[in-house]
Amino acid sequence: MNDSQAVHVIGAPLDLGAGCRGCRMGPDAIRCAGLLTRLRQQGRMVQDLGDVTLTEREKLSADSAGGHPKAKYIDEIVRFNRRLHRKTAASVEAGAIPLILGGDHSIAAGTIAGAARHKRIGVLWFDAHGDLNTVQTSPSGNVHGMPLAAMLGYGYPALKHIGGKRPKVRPEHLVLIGTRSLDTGEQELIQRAGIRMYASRELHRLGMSEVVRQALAAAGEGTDGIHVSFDLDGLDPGEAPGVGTPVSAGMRLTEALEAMRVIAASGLLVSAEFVEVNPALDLRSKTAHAAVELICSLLGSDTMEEKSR
Ligand code: 4U7
Ligand code: MN
Ligand code: MN
Ligand code: MN
Repeated sequence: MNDSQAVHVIGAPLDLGAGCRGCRMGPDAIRCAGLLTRLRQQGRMVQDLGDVTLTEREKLSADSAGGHPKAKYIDEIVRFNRRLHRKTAASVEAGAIPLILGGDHSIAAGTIAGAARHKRIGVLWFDAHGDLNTVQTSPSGNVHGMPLAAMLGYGYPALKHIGGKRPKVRPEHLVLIGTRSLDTGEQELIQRAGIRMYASRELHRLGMSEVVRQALAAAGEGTDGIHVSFDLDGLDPGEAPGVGTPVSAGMRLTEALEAMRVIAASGLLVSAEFVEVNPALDLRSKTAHAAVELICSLLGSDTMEEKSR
């Protein structure tokens, strides 16, 4: 990423992957919290490409929604993500930085496949959860708990094969940050694949800047750059109440802002997404505003300059 690169905002208003409804309104909530104005004030060229089209839940027949009992709405989620993957890839090809606004986290199956179409990418995954379930291990059947497994090459075939059959990320190029809620199957996959993880204990021991420096070293080594996937439930629910699956004792907003600044200064960013903002659960747009702050720290071009001065 450099200062002259434009940011392409892509709305991904999907909530079929979440257990509760409402995060399909996330993209507009983040826009309404002032995203475009703020980024432009910070000297960044920004273009809003609008939203990827979603077929409304009510219009999906039980059939077309996908009948898999352990992966709810999987067919429509795959269709949506194919469109999102094309849009994300086109934006990277155009030399821009795609900034995808979720939507539930199942959109990562489209964004990461899109970013990985012409580049080898590493992934920094900020989230209370691992999202490493498969149809076999998921306790809920909610697809937003599965996208990262799919990107590593595990799970529901149509989901993991968006944008081609090869895995989109190698486990050594993936780092989990802020993790504090993992299911048994996810823990097993982390062990088996040797995935690097910084849970709260490591965050407090090392400090966020050091964690992100280590994470960038691992995810950046032998790749063309980094995709940042930021689930707002990675933050403490006190600072990000508008999420469907809150988990106590999360990252502080100030810590997460520091993480964004270190990533910005590295120049390694290829693409980013901010997901799981649910305006129906939010308090006075607190979570949407937190997302805007994080995005500005990651992408505002004047903060980058300050960093490198
Ligand atoms: B999110 C969960 F069981 N692991 O699979 C599951 F705890 O995108 C939660 O990180 C998944 O918000 C949370 O349903 C998905 C559950
Ligand atoms: Mn998530
Ligand atoms: Mn989460
Ligand atoms: Mn490598």
